[in-house]
Amino acid sequence: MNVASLLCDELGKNQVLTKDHPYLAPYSRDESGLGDFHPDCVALCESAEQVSIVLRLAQEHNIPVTPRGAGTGMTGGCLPVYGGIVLSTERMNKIIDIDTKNSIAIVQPGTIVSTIQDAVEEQGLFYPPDPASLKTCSIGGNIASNAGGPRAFKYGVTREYVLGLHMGLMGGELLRCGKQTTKGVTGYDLTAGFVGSEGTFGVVTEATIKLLPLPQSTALLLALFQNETSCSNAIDQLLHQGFHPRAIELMDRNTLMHMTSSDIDLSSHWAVLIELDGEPNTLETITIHIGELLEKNNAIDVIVARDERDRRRLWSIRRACSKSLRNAHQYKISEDICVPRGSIGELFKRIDSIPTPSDLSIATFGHAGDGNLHVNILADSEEATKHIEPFVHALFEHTIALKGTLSGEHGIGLSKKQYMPLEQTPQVIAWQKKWKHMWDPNNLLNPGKIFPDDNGKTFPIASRRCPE
Ligand code: 2HG
Ligand code: ZN
Repeated sequence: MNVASLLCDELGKNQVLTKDHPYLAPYSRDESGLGDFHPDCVALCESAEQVSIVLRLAQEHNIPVTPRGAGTGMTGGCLPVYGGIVLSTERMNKIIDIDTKNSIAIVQPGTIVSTIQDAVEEQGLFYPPDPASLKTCSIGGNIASNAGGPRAFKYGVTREYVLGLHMGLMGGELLRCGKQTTKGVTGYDLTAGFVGSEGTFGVVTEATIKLLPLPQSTALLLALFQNETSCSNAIDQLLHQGFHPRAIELMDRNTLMHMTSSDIDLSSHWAVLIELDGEPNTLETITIHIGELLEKNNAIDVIVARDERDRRRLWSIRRACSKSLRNAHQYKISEDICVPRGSIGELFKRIDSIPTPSDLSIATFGHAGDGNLHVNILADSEEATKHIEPFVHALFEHTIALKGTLSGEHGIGLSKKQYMPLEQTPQVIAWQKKWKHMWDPNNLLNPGKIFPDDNGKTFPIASRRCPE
């Protein structure tokens, strides 16, 4: 039985990429650098009905299905590790409605997140979740991974904005759950359960998202510090004084050393980027207070964005972190651990205490306001990658000891599944597996993700290469 010809018969030829198709290769990888996992074919679905067909055929013929948004995930969540069908929702990319009266939007899963944001902002509305990949990632992928981003500090993550979902379930059933109201407590919250299930429960075919009023204006400051203690003390002070920025982002010295294209001399510093929003006059006063507070807390320099050009220039430093590290190193392993915010200073001390062989370097940046940091382990030879696993293990142990969590926003996917027992008890894992079994009893939907394999099969970190 040939999967691709089954799909061609039911969907039509131009919606299926077969194994030898020149465009199939990109569907074998994502941004995790875990390597290539070739599917048997790719189904480019254009409607909920087509998603249903794929899920029905897969169930009937016992074929694994791996849902895929835009492939920007960093933990291998969309890699077809057991082959079979990749179900891509990229062609379902329409904004169906922006309802300004009720502040909601109805969108298809393949819609790019920044496209949604631009469209709602034109109508005076605001969709806050802003993962770094917002110009390339899709809302369906964001829902699957419960994506965050810098603004999560003030506005929360994707789950807080998903009111309702249309889902394709294994076997082909189509389910509509949730609501169109911002309040609503009728029954169990299935919608919230689907968000963050990493494509293992079902496939999003449509989402109703909540919108907020667009903030009137924003203010942005970049403060440079000598070391991590000054950075974390300044952040603590800022929050103790009752300020509530929408983003507090931190970049360590090693990360900044990679930012060679900036016209600001960042090379030997640590930096904190603070963004606020609100009413313009109030913001101006608050910005002055925060600038003074940062200086009192040992900031070497505080740069305030004066206009939109400045704002873009300062944000471009933070937005370029991931790419600059990736371009400079053959191997870049990004973690997204999260600790209670007050433990960030201690976390940095613990990261420094992990024995790090000279062929690895560590660069840390991320969402300090949430305690969610991207500890990046960088290596330039195959030999050096042997040392990555012990470092990651120690990092995760420190994170858990500080009452943190393995993943603040990227998900568990393939890369972190063997570490789940470090954070969660066998009982908690067993209940989650029962939940998964309910939606997908034959374990065909995105198999091999989130939970450690019972047969002990793992994907060694040494195989994580940066995508070309
Ligand atoms: C970010 O915040 C992304 O820039 C990517 O989550 C993180 O590359 C990374 O480590
Ligand atoms: Zn991030």
